[in-house]
Amino acid sequence: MKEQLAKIRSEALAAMETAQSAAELETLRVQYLGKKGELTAVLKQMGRLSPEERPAMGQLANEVRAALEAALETTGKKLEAAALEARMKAEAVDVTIPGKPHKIGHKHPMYIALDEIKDIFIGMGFTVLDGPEVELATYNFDKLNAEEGHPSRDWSDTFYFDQDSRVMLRSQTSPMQVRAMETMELPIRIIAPGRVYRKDEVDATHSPMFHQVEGMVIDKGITMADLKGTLNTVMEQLYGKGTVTRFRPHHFPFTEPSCEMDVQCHKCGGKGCPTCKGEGWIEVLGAGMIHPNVLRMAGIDPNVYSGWAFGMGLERMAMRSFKIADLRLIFENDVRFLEQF
Ligand code: 2NM
Repeated sequence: MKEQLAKIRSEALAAMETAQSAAELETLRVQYLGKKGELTAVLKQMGRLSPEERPAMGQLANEVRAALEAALETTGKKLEAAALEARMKAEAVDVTIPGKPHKIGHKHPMYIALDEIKDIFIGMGFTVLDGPEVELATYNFDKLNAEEGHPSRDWSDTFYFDQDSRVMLRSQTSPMQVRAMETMELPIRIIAPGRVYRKDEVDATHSPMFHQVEGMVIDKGITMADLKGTLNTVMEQLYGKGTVTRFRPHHFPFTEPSCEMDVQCHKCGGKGCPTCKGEGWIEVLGAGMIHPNVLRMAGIDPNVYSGWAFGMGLERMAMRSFKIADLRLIFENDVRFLEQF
């Protein structure tokens, strides 16, 4: 039995010390120390020894077990350390490899123009409003003083959803201004940018969907001088100090008096050139003093309050700023076009 134990000891230790993996080590543990292992088998024969022989043999067996367990632990730790080393080598990051540049997008030119306009008005204390594109004709027409029979209400101009012409795609963003007049506390200073829809054929200057920026101010004692002063300031911010403007009389159902605003051509200084089509002036927006009927229908007393409003086409602004010749380019979203801005 003594020789048996010595043989197990030397064989097992040799095998354990040269084990190459944790799995191999585990196999050896089972082979020698497991329930059916070689050392266990020897221990089971201890019962056959005489009481005198037993203590010394028991001690020897325990020593062998301790030696095998120690060898298992030492080799186990060695293998673990080697595995970690190998993994760190394999997963090492080479921080000197150059980065891969990512292509990122940017704002659409029309939204560059819109954000510039918004910033100017926000800087003057205006609030930006958003509202529904599907509107009631009441808000798009009736409350804006465009009565039944007004040409803009015609089916050939407006996208209606129903036979009675009550629900429609808004043809201007002014319905939002009406909603603001009905709900906001006075005084009001707002702009209302957004999509609008009209039954126009697509060409270089028309689209059935386009964007407007409308705005208005309502307070006690507001006059045409406020309209001109504010809009002149906006144009100087957009086109530079000293920008020359002019106001021409016009007609809109929702304002009285109404006007259109031109800026003098920045290219030729008013002499006439291709940019201004020989006119010397470029039309930028429509505006006017809000009609007393519009104020009254929104529940505002026109004898106490007055206001001015304006509306401009955003695509046309962007086309001017970025010298875009064809409106369709703005909506096609061809990256070869968009990348230029
Ligand atoms: C324009 C021109 C002139 C306008 C008027 C209103 C409201 F709601 F206050 F009556 N909103 N927008 C207006 C006035 C719009 O677009 C060319």
